[in-house]
Amino acid sequence: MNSIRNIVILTGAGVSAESGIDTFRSAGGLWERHRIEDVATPEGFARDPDLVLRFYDMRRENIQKAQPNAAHDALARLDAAWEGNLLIVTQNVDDLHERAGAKRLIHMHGEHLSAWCAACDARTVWRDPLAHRPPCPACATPALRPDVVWFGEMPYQMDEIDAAVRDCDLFVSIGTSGAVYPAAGFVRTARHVGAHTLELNLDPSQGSIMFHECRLGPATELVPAWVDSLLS
Ligand code: BV8
Repeated sequence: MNSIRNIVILTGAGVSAESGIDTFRSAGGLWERHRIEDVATPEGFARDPDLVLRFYDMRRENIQKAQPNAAHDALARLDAAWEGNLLIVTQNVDDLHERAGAKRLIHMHGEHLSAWCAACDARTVWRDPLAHRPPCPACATPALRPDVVWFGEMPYQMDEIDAAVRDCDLFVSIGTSGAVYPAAGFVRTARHVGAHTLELNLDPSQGSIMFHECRLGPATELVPAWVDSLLS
């Protein structure tokens, strides 16, 4: 493994599961109580904004009660120690990677602590509910929505992500079901450029066959062990 210089790490809801944050597609997960198209699409928001705003208000509140776990801590430790290029691309909207100390990080599906004004396009750090339609701090219009990427919307910073994946020699996917694109397709690009690909997940994912190596288990066990092996 000493030929590894540039690392891209993709994380999903599974990396935050042991912090008590529901994943999307496991039993009892977030989508079980809601249809995706009702709460994570622009059409669903237009049809019933109160439902969607309440859905995200509940998640924003839960996320602020959660703490980073040993997997977030290990990834932050790797980020601080790794001299080559390293990028954590998270599909998660929680801020547990940042709170653990990660710096080289992209939230490709947006962030729960950010509100986006549909009237003036301003983005504001936001910790409170949105369902009561507070005025936008920049333009005073009551048009704030969660700053998250819904289905049919373009994920953030795709150019930077694509460049990093094309430049990596190690691609690691942690805690994601491989159900959502374009994130689920990054492993294909990484293989195409000759990177080694590793999946750390509780269960096999929809993309497991694309990885050179898959390790099954909880992130709080697999991730610290993998980081220790890489830094030793
Ligand atoms: C786009 C909002 C293009 C934020 C989310 C047909 C084929 C291919 C693609 C498509 C298609 N039809 C439509 C599409 C595109 C669509 C898509 O992929 N649909 C899927 C359903 C087929 N994608 C999009 O629309 C994307 N945009 O393509 O734009 C475009 C082009 C031009 C112009 C405009 C647009 C946008 C995708 C983003 C959608 N937003 N959420 C929020 O609410 O949080 S998706 C949602 O799922 C979350 O963002 C989440 O990040 C994402 C993925 O879920 P996971 O993180 O993987 O979580 P999941 O529960 O599924 O799995 C958890 C995993 O963890 C499991 O594997 C489990 O085993 C593991 N685990 C559990 N516990 C642990 C653990 N692992 C380790 N330790 C543990 N303890």
